[in-house]
Amino acid sequence: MSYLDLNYTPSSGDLVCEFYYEVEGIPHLEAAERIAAESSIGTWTALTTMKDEIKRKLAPKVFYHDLESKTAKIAYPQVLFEEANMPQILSSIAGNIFGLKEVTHLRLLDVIFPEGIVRSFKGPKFGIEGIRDLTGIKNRPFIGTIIKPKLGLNAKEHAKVAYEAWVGGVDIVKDDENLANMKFNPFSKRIKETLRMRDKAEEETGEKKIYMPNITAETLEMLERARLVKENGGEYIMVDILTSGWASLQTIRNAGLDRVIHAHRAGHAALTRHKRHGISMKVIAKIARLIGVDQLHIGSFGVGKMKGSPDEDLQYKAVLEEEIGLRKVLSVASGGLHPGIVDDLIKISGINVVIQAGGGIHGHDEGTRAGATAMRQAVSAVVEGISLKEYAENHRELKIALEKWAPEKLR
Ligand code: CAP
Ligand code: MG
Repeated sequence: MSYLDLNYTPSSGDLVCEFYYEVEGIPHLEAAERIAAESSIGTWTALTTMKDEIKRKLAPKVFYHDLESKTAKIAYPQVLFEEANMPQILSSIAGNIFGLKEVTHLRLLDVIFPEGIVRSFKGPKFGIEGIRDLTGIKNRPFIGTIIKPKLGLNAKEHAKVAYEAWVGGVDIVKDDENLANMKFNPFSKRIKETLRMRDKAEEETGEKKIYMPNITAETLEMLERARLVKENGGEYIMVDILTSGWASLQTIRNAGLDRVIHAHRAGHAALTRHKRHGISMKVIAKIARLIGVDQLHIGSFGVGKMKGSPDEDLQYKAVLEEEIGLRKVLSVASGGLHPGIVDDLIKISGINVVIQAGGGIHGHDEGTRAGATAMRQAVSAVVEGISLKEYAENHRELKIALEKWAPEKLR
């Protein structure tokens, strides 16, 4: 049975996948058909149970193949997929096919979801606009910090560091990705203490301040933690979406919690980093948006500590903001950021971004509060169109930060 139809033009009802793949022992084009079969209705041999009607209605089509770039595109009829069931969709298009013997490398480069599938998911509840309304921050990037050290502070110390960061000038404070309900820092105590300090910081600064507690855990436990956040007046929850899994993210989004969801992508590189294998970050960004995160880590546009490049990260940002009938997701840049790169970063990202710095704030020579102030000063400088060097002449905290992390910017 053949899945090949190079004359086929996908319809608006098809789900289209683009794959990169390498093969061993069989022709490249034949492997595309095996991928199409295994990800839909087929298996390794002809079946006595297969009916013509099944083939006619459900067989996907390999409609594009290019030996030079080692890519193929496959169009799947939408009926192969259960609406609003991301695990089922991925068990098809990103499932068994990764283990096929003859396919030595396989990468899911892109997926175009048909409107019927897109509409079956909730998408972001708040998105960029909702977050701008909630915070009242309209014309500049958001400034965030991650409490550091990642693990080790107790609940009271955590809340105190958060307070220092808020009054110093950041908008958002978040837990780190591996901070959960720890013996030395229980979740419930941390939430209460930190949200209390948030209220104090709001009162003192007259600004809206955000706390993003990491609720990552087993799904039912996550729901409990999200409810606790809500009861204590927190508007945000943070989830490590890849280690928790897509099904639990759907549960959190569908639970009617009415909280802004911040998505950390810890572990994504196991899937995304190897350019000849895995699943691209572009696909992960699309999935996260469909399910309904409001903010997503997409990398630091090549200026930070994590692997990435301006072009790649802009591609992910475009996916989060393209018109598909769902709210737009706010991009989060994080990893090795500090005041000395804020100008380069905003030049690439524009203002619809959260600039998040852990080390680049708590590593300031004068401590967290001064670090937060330096970051805010750097953002103000860029928004006002003044160079960091010039701004640092009258802004001590920024000057100290630049001397430490970007002395070349003062020359
Ligand atoms: C940043 C961070 C983030 C990573 C994640 C960290 O801290 O908190 O988790 O940036 O990477 O622990 O490394 P620093 P990505 O500011 O101290 O580097 O956003 O690319 O998923
Ligand atoms: Mg982190």
